[in-house]
Amino acid sequence: MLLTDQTRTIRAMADRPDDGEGDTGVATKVKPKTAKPPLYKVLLLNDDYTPMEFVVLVLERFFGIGHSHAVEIMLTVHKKGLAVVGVFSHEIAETKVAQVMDFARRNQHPLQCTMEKEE
Ligand code: TYC
Repeated sequence: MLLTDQTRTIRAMADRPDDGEGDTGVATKVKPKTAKPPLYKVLLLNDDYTPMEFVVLVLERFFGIGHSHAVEIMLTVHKKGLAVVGVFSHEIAETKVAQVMDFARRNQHPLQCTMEKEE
């Protein structure tokens, strides 16, 4: 379990002995509650059958990537086996993966798209 600074402060205050004055002070230490949400890489995987133009279309349509950059990314996947095509919140990453997988399936291409938590 990952504790935030705020949770640690609250727990520390709860552990203090009662000084008889009641908990009437202002909790000045309760500020840093900044645990940023995790980010997720969305990856496109190579295969031998999906047409290159289809992959370029996917990158343009679902990731808002311009044509030239989309061609570069597609060729990186083709040569290296995979590439990160974007980094998003969990919900957005899930939506992108679902959109790509659905579009590929509807067009009968074996294109695979996955997500992976970023370190
Ligand atoms: N390797 C595919 C071909 O030669 C092209 C391709 C690129 C497929 C990227 C998938 O994610 C991919 N037609």
